[in-house]
Amino acid sequence: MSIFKVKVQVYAILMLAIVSACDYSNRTFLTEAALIPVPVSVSSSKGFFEFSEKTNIYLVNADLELHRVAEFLNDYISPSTGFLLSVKEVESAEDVFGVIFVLSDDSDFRNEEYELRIMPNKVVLTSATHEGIFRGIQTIRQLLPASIEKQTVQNDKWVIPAGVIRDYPRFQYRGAMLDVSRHFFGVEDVKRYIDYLASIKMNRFHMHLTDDQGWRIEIKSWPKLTEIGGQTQVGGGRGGFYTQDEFSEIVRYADDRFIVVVPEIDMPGHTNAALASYPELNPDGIAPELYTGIDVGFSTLDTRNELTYTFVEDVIREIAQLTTGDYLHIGGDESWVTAKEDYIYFINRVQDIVLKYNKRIVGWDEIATAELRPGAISQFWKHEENALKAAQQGGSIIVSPADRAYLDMKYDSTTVIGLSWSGFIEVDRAYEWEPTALVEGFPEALVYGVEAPLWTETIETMKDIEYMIFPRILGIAEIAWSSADNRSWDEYKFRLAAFEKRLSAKDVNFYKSPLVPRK
Ligand code: TNX
Repeated sequence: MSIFKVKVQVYAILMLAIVSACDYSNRTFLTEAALIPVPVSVSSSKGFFEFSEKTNIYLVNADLELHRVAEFLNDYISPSTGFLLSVKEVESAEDVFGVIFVLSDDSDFRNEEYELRIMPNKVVLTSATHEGIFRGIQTIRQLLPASIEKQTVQNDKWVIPAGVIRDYPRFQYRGAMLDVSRHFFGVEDVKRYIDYLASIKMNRFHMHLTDDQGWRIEIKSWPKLTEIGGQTQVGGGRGGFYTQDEFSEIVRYADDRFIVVVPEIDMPGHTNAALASYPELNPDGIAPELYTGIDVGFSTLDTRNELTYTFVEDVIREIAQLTTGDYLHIGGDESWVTAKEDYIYFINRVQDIVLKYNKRIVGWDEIATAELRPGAISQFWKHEENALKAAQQGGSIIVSPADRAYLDMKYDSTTVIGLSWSGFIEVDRAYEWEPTALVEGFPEALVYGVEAPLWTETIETMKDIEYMIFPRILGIAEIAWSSADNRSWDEYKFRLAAFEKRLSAKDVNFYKSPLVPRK
């Protein structure tokens, strides 16, 4: 045998060893678990914990809220295991065996931090907050076999490997956006989207509620916004809108999962639906037709008409009352037909209205061309100079780079739906970037969080949504949660391959990237 052949063989054996070490489907150690986002620290010990129909959930320092959170574990595992675990209150984790949730008063825990200790006879999940327990439950769910995601009873062994996980998020704002204006998505679809965010430890859900093609939220003081402005969507379909009760139901559903809804009313551009509903809001007093195309940048509110500010204040007041979170997103992007000085005048006045209703201002990066008010957050999507303008004013940023984090961009030239104005975004490109290194000279401390927007000009169904967000959103969730030195594509891609089995078990549509090493 030539020396070359020996070398090739040794190399082949080595490769096989590496590949099988990364095969998460037969994992036996906690350190090999394919968790997304990857936790801060994981250590393995010997053995497994096995769930059975006799397993109890014990609560230490229980309150009503902890009972409510505990039921999520049942919700997640009952359909596939057929088990309904009983929930009981106990004094301490010491003398009981089963799954134990401990609400701790240990001040060493950061917000959302949890510790998960898995032993053969018990699993102890500890956090100082209900939110931390909820995040930890997502980890337990991902440690179970992929078949846990099936919606019918499976004959499987429900084991999780022993060891300890200590985990907490890097950024406090970890989110995704859904554009419900270009195509409307009903309450059930939105809840499903929220479930997806919760499963990967995201905590913000940005709803793009208004745009040229549709006004999607009932405003009692301006009813024609939805009566007229909600009638259609891109392509001329039926459109739709949320009544205030339906919107409140969405907010509650998100709150229950420790996800804050960030409502966006996009202005002064992207307002054709409002302008079509009320002629008096138009600079020329004439209402345009409803719009069903996908162009941007052609509409504007009349920024020098006092009625505009009556309108904006009414809308902001009603939205502020409907949301439980701190934020109110005022859009502000692509106002190409608003004169620059009018734009600045408008954004300044609207910021003051948002502050009057005690909400924190969020807007697309263009708002930094105005005078940012205290606490304002600009959402960096494209213009580096605007990110720097925000920083100069002491404003923080949420990063949503269009060439990395836009979930509506095609994966490659063959992707059937999606746009491509900021390039193709393959799964590795959506993963391999660092939020604090996007804009040269931008102070790291002013990066408040990470968000992946899904614009829906070309996206019509829940299956379309799933195809565009999965698997890229998993990488974004990891960038937002995990520490930068815990991340590498060469290791992540194997976890992704394992995670795909969860998506399949759940019947979720996703893009099968050629870069993912599945077998
Ligand atoms: C730009 S990103 C927009 C949206 C479009 C999107 C399509 C931003 C702030 N504005 O109006 O839907 O591109 O990718």
